[in-house]
Amino acid sequence: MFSVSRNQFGPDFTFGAATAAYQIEGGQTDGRGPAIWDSFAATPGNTDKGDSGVMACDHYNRWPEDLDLMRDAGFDAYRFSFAWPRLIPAGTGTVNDKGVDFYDRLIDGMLERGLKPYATLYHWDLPSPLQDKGGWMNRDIAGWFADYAVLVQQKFGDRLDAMATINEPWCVAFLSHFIGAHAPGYRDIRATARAMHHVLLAHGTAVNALRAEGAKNLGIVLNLQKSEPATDSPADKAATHLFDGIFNRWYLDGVLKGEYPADIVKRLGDHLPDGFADDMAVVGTPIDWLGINYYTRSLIADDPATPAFPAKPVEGPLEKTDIGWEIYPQGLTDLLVRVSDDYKKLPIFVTENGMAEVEGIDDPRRVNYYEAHLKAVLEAQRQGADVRGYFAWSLLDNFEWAEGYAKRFGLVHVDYETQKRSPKASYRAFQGLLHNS
Ligand code: IFM
Repeated sequence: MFSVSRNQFGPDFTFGAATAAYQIEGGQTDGRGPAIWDSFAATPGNTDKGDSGVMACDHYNRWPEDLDLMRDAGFDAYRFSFAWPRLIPAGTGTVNDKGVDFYDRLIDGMLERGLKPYATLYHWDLPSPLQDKGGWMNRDIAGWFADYAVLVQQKFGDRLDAMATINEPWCVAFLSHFIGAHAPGYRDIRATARAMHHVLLAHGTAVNALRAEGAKNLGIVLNLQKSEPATDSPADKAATHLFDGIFNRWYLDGVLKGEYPADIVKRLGDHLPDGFADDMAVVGTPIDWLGINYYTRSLIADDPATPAFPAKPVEGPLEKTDIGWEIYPQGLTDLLVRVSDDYKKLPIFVTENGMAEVEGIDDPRRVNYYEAHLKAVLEAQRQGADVRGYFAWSLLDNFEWAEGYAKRFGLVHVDYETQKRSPKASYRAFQGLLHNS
């Protein structure tokens, strides 16, 4: 049991759990088109053991059981993502009716169980034919994405409580085009700079297109990292500011102020697309809420060996999760308060928070992790941040991208041989919180 109670968060606070299409659905059938993660995972060395989302949690077939688990836990809302290649297999053009039928059933299933649908449009499964045209490096993606967003609004908008455009644009751009750890696996600064701008241009273009269709309650989900200098040295402090600029300020300033941080613009220089400054009003299109995904902090040191980006994360001393991330709840409070104090005050949702833990149903460390982070949310509210909801990541153990199935974030254990679901102690802790107060 958690030692916090539901009523401490306020009467309208939303509790939920989150998933993403590619990580759980499987179901690569019924007209679903190829996604960049299919070919990335099929390329040797990119994912643990060559794991892919081909089967994942078979949620495509087992969704009623998964929604029952959401309901039985007592959650108010389910954060899920649409798979673009399931709805529009080539990315643009012909719509796949069977894909529409699937999400019709899924959303109706949520409503039947009293779960509010919180949808994400893009959680990394870009249709491969769009990657063939340059994907996030191509400015046309703003229009492709807006057309897809409009389709979602027309088919499902009447039943959605909230819609996020992009999940974790830092991962879409930097992790996938500079570090190369996620699809499409580029390591190129020009590709990165273009993706950094186009992902936010696509976001703003989609928000405008959705509003023209009558959509309400629109936001974006940023993964923010609490960055702290490894030492007090001026070099490490400067590196931390740079890391914060690439990870946090680029997206926060872009979306919430309609401008990019000058130091990062200078550093990216000519790699940014010509005329990007003319797009900033679109990038900064007002949103109704901001989603923040939080897991850990980064300790940052100067890295003179990499002059383009002289900032590198170094291992910290705190207790770590099974994926090696330090457990640092204070960072969640700090980020929520920072965003609330430094930017226009907006409703904020913690759209993801959770930890990887070794396999097992008994997960006391995860119970402690959640409790500490729920307390961190209460502290942020006490300090004035308008936090309206909290979503655990994740409902199920699932395909953890480059880590394959080796890292488990679920409240519910999944046996990938049998697809049997077994609630963990952390699931029971949420059940206790949500049913007893
Ligand atoms: O599994 C991911 C998710 O897809 C995006 N946010 C972080 C999670 C844990 O790494």
